Amino acid sequence: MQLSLNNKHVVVVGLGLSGIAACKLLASRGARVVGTDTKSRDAVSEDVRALERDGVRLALGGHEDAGIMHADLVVVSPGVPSFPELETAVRAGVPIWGEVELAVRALHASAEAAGRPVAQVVAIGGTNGKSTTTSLVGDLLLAHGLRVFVGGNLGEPLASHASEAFDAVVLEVSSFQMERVDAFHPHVSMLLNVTADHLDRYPSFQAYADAKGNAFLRQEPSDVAVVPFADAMCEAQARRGRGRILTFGPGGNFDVTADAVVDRASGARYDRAKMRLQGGHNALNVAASLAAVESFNLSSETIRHVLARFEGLAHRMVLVAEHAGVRFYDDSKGTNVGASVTAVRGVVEPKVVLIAGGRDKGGSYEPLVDALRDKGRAVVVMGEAADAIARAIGDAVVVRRASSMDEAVQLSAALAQPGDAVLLSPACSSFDMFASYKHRGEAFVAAVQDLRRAGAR
Ligand code: UMA
Repeated sequence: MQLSLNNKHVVVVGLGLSGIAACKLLASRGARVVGTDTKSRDAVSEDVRALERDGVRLALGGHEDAGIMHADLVVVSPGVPSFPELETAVRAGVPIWGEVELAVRALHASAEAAGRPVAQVVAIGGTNGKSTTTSLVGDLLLAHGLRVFVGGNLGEPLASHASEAFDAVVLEVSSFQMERVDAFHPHVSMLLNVTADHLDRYPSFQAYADAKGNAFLRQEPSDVAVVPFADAMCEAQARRGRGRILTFGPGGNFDVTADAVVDRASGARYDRAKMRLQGGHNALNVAASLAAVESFNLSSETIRHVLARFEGLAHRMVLVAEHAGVRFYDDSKGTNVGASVTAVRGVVEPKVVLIAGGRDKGGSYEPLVDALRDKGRAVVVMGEAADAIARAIGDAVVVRRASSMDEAVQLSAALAQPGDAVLLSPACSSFDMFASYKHRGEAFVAAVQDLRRAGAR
């Protein structure tokens, strides 16, 4: 992989986590860097203004003054959709990379310069389950004794660590990050599932699936492509590359039965009862993770040890509290309809009061309405998508509106009956009312705690 940045004029578009990391990496490798953001100088974070100390020129309040057309390279942050000047630059032959492409190239260049082997990259994509799976794969490889980086869409950009020595790099990859890859060549690439999401960014569902599938393009027969068993759409994406296909889920190479996850090739069985992660969707995540680490030859003892203690992620179906016979679950990370459907169907309680809404992503809420017909006690809607969700639900279940998280939790508690669950699983992104899904989840936890305190008085 070629990477020659010295004295190159590189424009970084979008100065969030990825853009800041990319600017610092580029500056450290001798590039002349311009960082640009639509936010004004007053609105960007102190971390952005501090880039000037690394020699980065800032072009803020829009991208017009960044010199995109004259750049040797443009690095685009994942949250930045394409815009006319970028399209003109593409047509003029300016290379446009995402942060992942830059970071992986830099990782290779560092390893080659230091004369050490290049880290094996494991890329984990899919609409849902990818954060849990990425963390579990990371834990498995760590327990195997490897030096592992775990990050990407999960939160920590690889660009911040591209000069470090790793044996394996486990990256959660989003469709946004895979839009602009070129030499990106994961040793293991996994597509967990594809259901509707981000249709506000893509012209069609197929375009969204194709962006995710770009992670397979450079794979060779010595690489591994992991997809669900009998999932024609994911398999078609995997076949865009030449990797050896491994399947997971009922009937797959890494089979899921009622009580175990089974490696069919070796015969090793992992009892579901002995895993910390519970639920059908998590059994699939475990099977997928075992497929992802197959080529690393972990012992079954190591795998059992990790599965017995790995407890999953914050804001992903976490039981927050029980109050007046009602259990409150935080699934703030349920940011699309498929995730919320899985959450509603997955709670053990027979009936659910769902808190949903936020920034709409352009998909249909129908699958959620189907799940609510079976398990819904009521729905409390909030945020920009409140009307759209209420319209989709019609009179299928009781719908109420809330204008804050506190109000949503209080209404839900009043609607729930003893033995029910109250579930925050918004099916939308958080950015209309909160800084992130984490912030939204924290607001929910705080509101539930207030409710309990008020109830105790
Ligand atoms: N901006 C512009 N021009 C534009 C649009 C935005 O300058 O046209 C600027 C914004 O003003 C802002 C910056 O771009 O200052 C934000 O960039 P970004 O949205 O790419 O955000 P980052 O902070 O770099 O975070 C990104 C991922 N965000 C998105 O893909 C939206 C994070 O995933 C990821 O953790 C991080 O990189 C590190 O890799 C979050 C996410 O929501 C969790 N991902 C989506 C998802 O999981 O569904 C894909």
